[in-house]
Amino acid sequence: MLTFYFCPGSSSMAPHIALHEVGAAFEPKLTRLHQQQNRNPGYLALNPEGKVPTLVLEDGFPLTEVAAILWYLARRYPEAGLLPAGDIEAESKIISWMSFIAASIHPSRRAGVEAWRNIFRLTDAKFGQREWAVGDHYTIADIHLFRLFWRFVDALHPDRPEYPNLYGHYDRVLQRPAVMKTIEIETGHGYHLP
Ligand SMILES: N[C@@H](CCC(=O)N[C@@H](CS)C(=O)NCC(=O)O)C(=O)O
Repeated sequence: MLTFYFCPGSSSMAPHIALHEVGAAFEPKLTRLHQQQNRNPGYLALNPEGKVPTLVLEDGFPLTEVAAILWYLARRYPEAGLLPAGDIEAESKIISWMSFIAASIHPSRRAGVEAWRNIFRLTDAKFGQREWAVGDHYTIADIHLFRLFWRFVDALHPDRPEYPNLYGHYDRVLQRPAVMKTIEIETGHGYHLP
């Protein structure tokens, strides 16, 4: 069975949503960052960087990085339709979005509130008025984007007119049963976010 190390509201929220989307059986391992449970020797042996998420695969390999875990789940459970397999253009666009999210959106928070606001302004324009990040369907790129914007909304409560496209996307993703279930579970554990 898959084993999933996560902390509510953190980066691990995206693969947590995906695990529910695909209906995979997994053992959840709550790893409380505020209690430094990501720094104990057992966890560091799995993920030497001491970050969540980690998904331990059935062969024992500890898969790290949100984008890789999302990709694994989408490919492993193709019937969930989270990745348009076989469509090179669509797959490349998904990698493009996820690279941008991991490399530009995620680190911007550490650069301060104004940098954080600016990257979401740019992302809102880049996203435009489409329904989903790539093509006509909800994919792993939408899950990845949603979790970062969810965190931004939770922390700063930005005005809706400032980020109209991202708020529209946020509202659509929030309606998904797997997203509601993940939020319910994570809320039950409690958020201890900096
Ligand atoms: N590049 C990683 C980033 C993961 C990450 O930054 N996780 C944060 C929580 S959002 C973490 O575990 N921080 C704990 C620490 O650095 O001590 C990914 O995409 O999975």
